Amino acid sequence: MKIELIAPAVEENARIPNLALPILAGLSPADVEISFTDDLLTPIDLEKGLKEVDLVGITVLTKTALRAYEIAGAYRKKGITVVLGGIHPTALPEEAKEHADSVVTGEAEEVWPHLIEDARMGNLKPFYRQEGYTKLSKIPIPRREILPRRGYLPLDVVQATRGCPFRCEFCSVQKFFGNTYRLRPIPDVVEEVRRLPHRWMMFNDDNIIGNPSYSKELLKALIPLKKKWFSQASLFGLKEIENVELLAASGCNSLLIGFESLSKKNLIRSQKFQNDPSEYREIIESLHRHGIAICGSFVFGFDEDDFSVFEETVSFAIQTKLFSAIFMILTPYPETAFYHRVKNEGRLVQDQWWLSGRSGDSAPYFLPRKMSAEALRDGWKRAWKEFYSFPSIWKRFHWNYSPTLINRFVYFPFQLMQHRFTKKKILEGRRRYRTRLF
Ligand code: B12
Ligand code: SF4
Repeated sequence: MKIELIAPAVEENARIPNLALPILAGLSPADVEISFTDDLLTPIDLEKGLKEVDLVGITVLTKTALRAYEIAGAYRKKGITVVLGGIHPTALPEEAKEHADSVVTGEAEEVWPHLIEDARMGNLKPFYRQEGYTKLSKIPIPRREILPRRGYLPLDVVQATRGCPFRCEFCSVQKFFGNTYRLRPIPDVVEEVRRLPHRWMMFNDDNIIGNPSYSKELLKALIPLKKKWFSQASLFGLKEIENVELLAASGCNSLLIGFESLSKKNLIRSQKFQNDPSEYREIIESLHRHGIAICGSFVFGFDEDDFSVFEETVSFAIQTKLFSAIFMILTPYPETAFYHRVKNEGRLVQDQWWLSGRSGDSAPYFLPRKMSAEALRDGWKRAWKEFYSFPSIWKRFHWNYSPTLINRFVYFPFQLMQHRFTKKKILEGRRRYRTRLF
């Protein structure tokens, strides 16, 4: 049997290798031949589909749903069986089923081998959902050899935990992982990391320090491996200085941190109770003292946000010398608590926005409380422009970014790249990547 696994793309992104599909490859029986296409790197070859593929598996996020459905439709027209899985089909299985022969909701570790057997027997079920959640001691070593050798950043992606202990209103993670925060046995993580070819890696965990005793043990175990890595971490865990020291000692070079808002009221409304804006500066300084660069993630459009939010947020990000920042417009992802709240309040102006063909280009999809949708979009653009302006780049330069000096060397080239990205993608709305036709 031959299976083609596909990661759809709608625009240029960080070029980080996918992990879900190498895991599916690792779960597949040895006699199944697996091939992989990242839509960002290679055109999808439908002719190959006809000659060489029995089944196509596509991973779907809300942002890539429309493109995934387009690819699925093209294969199905040629008579090839299509299976969809991932975060978006888990939120909206019925919608996904309209475009596929079968939909896997939730994690796939236990159902994927059964699905393959059913497909071999011509007995594919419309939906698959495993009972409960995957035991992380049971996940296979991802078959990274299916990934293309060129086109990605030279790093490996590893996962130590699944889920998140927090319950932010706008986040898709709890819908997918429920109330679980699961920890992979540390010897398994260490063994996998030891075998990785690159010196650099990314932990794709939602919160690498979500469990205090586990994370300390994990970080200690990473020290002898001498890797350099980045990940995401919550402010809550970063308050503890021992965590910061261990992060630095274990090779952590930078962290993406969801500050989201400088307003306590917004954070409470969004159930992001773990963030306290009065602690932000101290935590940032402590990370910088330990040579860890920060990518700050901020969201605009919360109920308390008015015109002043853009200037206030960008000034904060510049003053605190953040290495990088991502500014996002609050988005009602399907089946999140935020989606349901704005829908119930009659403020959802565009339902199923992910099918509009302009995902991300026409946000916000809801009516903000204290400004117009247009003002929100304009302010969001100004924030990007100001943060990646030349005066800001200069002001944010920080000698202490990393004990290995690496961040000092990459600082200016990275900022120039982001300056260009801001001009083209955010200000002019141009996508460097054009969806390829088959
Ligand atoms: C790493 C990551 C990224 C990386 C992606 C790297 C890559 N090439 O995959 C980067 C930084 C590029 C990224 C970007 C974005 N991301 Co992101 N990201 C993540 C993160 C933290 C981990 C994803 C991951 O690797 N998980 C590990 C794998 C093993 O889990 P999995 O994908 O869920 O796969 C399992 C199952 O879903 C299933 N499965 C998955 N696919 C398939 C397919 C088939 C056929 C089958 C049978 C099963 C199956 O099997 C797997 C094993 O059980 C998640 C958070 C999360 N917990 O998922 C957010 C997350 C996926 N990202 C999110 C978002 C919003 C984005 C952006 C839109 C942000 C932005 N505004 O630009 C972009 C979109 C990128 C794009 N593709 O266009 C949201 C998605 C919400 C949604 N409803 O779609 C998440 C859930 C974060 C959140 N807190 O809400 N992201
Ligand atoms: S801390 Fe991050 S991953 Fe966890 S629920 Fe909040 S937004 Fe989602």
